Amino acid sequence: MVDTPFTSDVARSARPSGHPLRPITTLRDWLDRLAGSDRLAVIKPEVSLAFELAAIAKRFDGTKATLFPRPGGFVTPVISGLVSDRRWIAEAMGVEPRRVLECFQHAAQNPLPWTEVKNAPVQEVVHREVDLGKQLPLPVHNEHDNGAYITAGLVIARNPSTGVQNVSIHRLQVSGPNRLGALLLPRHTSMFYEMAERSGQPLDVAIVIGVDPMTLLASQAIAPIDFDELTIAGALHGAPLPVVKCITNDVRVPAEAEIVIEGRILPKVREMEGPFGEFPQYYGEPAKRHVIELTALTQRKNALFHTIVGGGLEHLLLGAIPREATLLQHLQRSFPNVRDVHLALGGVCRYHLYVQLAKRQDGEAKNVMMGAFAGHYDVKHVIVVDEDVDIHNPAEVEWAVATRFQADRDLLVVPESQGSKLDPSTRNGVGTKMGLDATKPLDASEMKFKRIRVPGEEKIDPAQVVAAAPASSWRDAIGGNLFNFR
Ligand SMILES: Cc1cc2nc3c(=O)[nH]c(=O)nc-3n(C[C@H](O)[C@H](O)[C@H](O)COP(=O)(O)O)c2cc1C
Ligand SMILES: [Mn+2]
Repeated sequence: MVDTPFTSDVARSARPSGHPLRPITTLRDWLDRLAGSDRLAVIKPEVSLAFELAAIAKRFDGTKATLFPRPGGFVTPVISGLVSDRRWIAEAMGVEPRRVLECFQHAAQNPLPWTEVKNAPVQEVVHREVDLGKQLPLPVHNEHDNGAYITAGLVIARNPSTGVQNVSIHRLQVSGPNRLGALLLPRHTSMFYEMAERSGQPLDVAIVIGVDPMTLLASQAIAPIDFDELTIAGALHGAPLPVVKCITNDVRVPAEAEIVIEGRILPKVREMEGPFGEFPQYYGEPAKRHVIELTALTQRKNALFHTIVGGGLEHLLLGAIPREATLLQHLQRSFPNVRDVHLALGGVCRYHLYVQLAKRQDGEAKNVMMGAFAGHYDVKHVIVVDEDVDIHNPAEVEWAVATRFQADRDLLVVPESQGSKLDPSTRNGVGTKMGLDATKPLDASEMKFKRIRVPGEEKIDPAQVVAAAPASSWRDAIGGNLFNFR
């Protein structure tokens, strides 16, 4: 196996201390956990793959995961909405919700190298001829999507010069029986591909569908290049991830996965891909994009096919938590007073970053904003607030802006900078950053920004203070009969 500079120190503990619960390490365990707590909706068999499946999954998004038996008549069931609540992610990690970012950071700093196995459930069935439309239940999600897409496929590729693997999710358009169109935004897979393409070579890849929640989350880590995200999955599990070599190339894939599609991204080939409904709740525009030619499909005997409905909570949260963890760590390196960060839902869990700061210096909030913009190009608007503001409550953040922010003094605007290509208000990803300093001035008198408070409010238990008599007899309660109050 390939050793990275980050995978040598197996001895270090993989998880921070003090976590009483065990993390979930397999997809089937997670489905059992959801089912056992009424969070898995088993849908009637044979729903249509064209829109109906996505419509049902979306209706349950955030409340229940969905399982579709015999979708469109296929034997392979479809599952969706596996991690559509922040608390579920904490539960799968085995930590309290407030420790999710800390736990993810710890895993990213203490990766566990994977172990290679020879026999893997994901290779129980091997198809050397790939015909996606016949072999997999492929749903069509949004009204104007250009047909069926694979949306929960972890794309694994190896750095052509170092051999170190990378993991990321990419939307994959089904363009033919053994052909996919892919959107590779400018990050690691596209860098590996450019290296291969420069020497006229294809880039071998594996597309892994149906993994446990921690492996899904690890795929979204904002790690340095040549940092194998599967080693973060191992650390989140507290045990090395078993992997197996692909049948037609050298990529190593999670052995416990449900389905693996093997293939290669073709050099010098671009074909039309899109439109496709994306996380900003708009369609990604059609354009000529990368093409993957498929070489084999392997699966479990009774495999499950995972689909993520674009723009749903599952999609948004999977991106949000690893980004928050990385942005928090990145900011705290320069600004130890940064307490917490949150990528708000209204900013599609990518564009709006709320930062909680224990301000010690005037002007500090503006430096924090500049650090945040540099932390990830998707970060577009940053709002910095004081420690007394709950950054997980958008109404509190708005209240801080309403009462502590003055635009002439507290606004930072950075025009013509790199943003998200999927933000339709940018010029192909070139746009403006904005930072709002909603912290109170350090020299303000104590009473000026003192939040009002009724003493004892937090101790009131409504059940204890309500009178026993029903509310309909309120006249009796105030002595109405005595005073003939009608
Ligand atoms: C459901 C889902 C779909 C995604 N689709 C794409 C995509 O089509 N193209 C892309 O470049 N990134 C996509 N992403 C984001 C990348 O997977 C993510 O930024 C990843 O961390 C990049 O990995 P890297 O830093 O190793 O390159 C998607 C993420 C999720 C959760
Ligand atoms: Mn990477």
